[in-house]
Amino acid sequence: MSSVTISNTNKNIILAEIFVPMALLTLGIYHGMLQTFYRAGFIQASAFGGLEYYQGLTLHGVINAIVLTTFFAVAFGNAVMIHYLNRNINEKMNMLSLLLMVIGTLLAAYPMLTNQASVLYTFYPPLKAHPTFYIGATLLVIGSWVAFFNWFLPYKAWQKENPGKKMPLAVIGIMTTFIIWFIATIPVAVEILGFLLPWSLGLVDEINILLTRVLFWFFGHPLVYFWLLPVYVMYYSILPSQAGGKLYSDYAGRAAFMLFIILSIPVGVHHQFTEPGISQGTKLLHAIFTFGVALPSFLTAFTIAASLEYAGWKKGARGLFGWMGKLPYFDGNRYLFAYLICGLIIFIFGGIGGIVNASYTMNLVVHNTAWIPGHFHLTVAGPVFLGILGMSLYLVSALMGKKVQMKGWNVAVPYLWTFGLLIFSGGLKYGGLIGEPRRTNMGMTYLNPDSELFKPEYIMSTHITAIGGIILFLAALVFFVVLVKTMLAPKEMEATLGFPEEESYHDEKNIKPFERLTPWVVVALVLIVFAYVPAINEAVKNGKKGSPPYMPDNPVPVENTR
Ligand code: HAS
Repeated sequence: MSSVTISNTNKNIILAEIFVPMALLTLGIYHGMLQTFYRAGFIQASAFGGLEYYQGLTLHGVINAIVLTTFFAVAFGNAVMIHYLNRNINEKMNMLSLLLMVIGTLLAAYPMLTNQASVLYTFYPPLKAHPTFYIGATLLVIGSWVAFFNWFLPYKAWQKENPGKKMPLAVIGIMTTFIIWFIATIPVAVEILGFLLPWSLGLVDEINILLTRVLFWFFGHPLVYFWLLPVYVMYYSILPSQAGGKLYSDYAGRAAFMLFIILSIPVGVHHQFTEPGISQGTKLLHAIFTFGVALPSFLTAFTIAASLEYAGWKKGARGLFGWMGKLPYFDGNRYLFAYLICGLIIFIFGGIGGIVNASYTMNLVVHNTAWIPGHFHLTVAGPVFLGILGMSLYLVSALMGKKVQMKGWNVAVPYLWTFGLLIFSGGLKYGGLIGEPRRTNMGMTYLNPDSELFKPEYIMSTHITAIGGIILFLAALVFFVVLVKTMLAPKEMEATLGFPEEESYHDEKNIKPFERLTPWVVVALVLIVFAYVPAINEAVKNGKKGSPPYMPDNPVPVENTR
């Protein structure tokens, strides 16, 4: 392991970027379990902590899917840049980025906690939030942009000092993540500043619902790759050596990241296959690109499997699948392996579900049913969340100079989580296939035998989901005990930043297509224009103005919400 001397300020900023969302995560996880209890009819909304159903769901979604992921991407990005570019980054910019993100989070927390922003994790009219929610979310995003801009100078300086050398793959991965994020946050900024904020402030009465939704998904799908790609960086840069081998193909890793730049954005309409007002042609175009964006994940599956196979062979494995038995699944000293491999195994199921969703006719069966949360928990709560947990613990231990405590329990966390998640998502997917609604109205009418929405099978599907939810909660609890015990442990080693070193089969020479990121960004912009000009044009033409704002837990008369 090589290491760089990280400045104290940068070290403390990275730690703060981990501690803030981890503290909030306790609330996010707790409300996740409560959601499963509400859905199974075990408790009524507001029974725990006095929160309403959609209010709890919003807290769960915003904390876990927006706050945790954004803070973590910035923290991990900072760590990757400092380590792999072997230089510290500007501390003032780094501090500004942290402050903006913290202030943004606090501003958004106020309306959520006071039940004035029950909009799930989205910006999706007619759901309307208090203006501070939108202002807070905007500041959080701007804080993450500042972090991204802060990496340009060290990136350029490294290129200048290392002419002709390949930029480390992890750096390419992080730059890719934030290029996608930067482009994708522009349409949502237009949505918030141009439509939602004036609407929420009462400056305008009506907005074009279809147009704002198109703008939201313009952001909403690349958002999922903003969550995923930092974990792909770990798969390519850390997992193979944790397994005892090396990366099978560095070029395949570069190709995967570059393909994400061009294909992860022009796909958002696949969330709107059932939306009237968007033509079949536009939907088909976005469906084709969606199949395209699965390619870099298939590439990753084969490259990482080959890397793990190599590690197994090195340890004397024989036969086609012998390597699988030789991997360090329960090695407490290489616990990152356990967190990452569990995420990969979960993602096999999450990815297959994504392909089902992308297929227009099958989407009609599963859209707006419980299948969809089943799908996205196998992605964002699988590889993404486990990567975040494992790497957060790793960074806390390294940057505080503390050894990870309760090694055996720690290595059990990802397996317990995987077990819980497969049950949880299994229940949701089964429920979805028999028609269980994705979102529930007040009082869970679909569980009421007197309601025409009721099906006896929903009792089983929601109970399976709740059992999964309890196991997930327990796994998270064990993780928090490990994290806190590690933080409180005496300092036993030098507090420094370092990642396990990675080698690949290939030499240091780069190949032309991967030398620069700019041409890929240009292709991405062309495809975005190609995919979004028709979508936006149709939304402007066909979108009906005038849907009244709606607050699901607080459906007060429309006049009073304006
Ligand atoms: Fe998705 C809905 C399509 C990936 C998240 N998705 C959602 C929503 C979320 C989400 C949050 O086309 C709901 C949004 C909402 O609120 O309404 N999704 C896809 C497709 C992919 C995909 C095609 N989604 C993700 C990822 C997410 C995520 C990643 C979060 C991080 N999704 C959809 C569609 C919808 C949708 C529609 C709308 C549905 C509707 O109607 O509402 C692809 O990117 C998936 C490609 C993945 C693979 C898997 C590769 C497997 C790997 C593991 C290999 C394992 C190894 C281990 C090597 C092809 C890399 C081997 C070792 C051993 C020891 C065994």
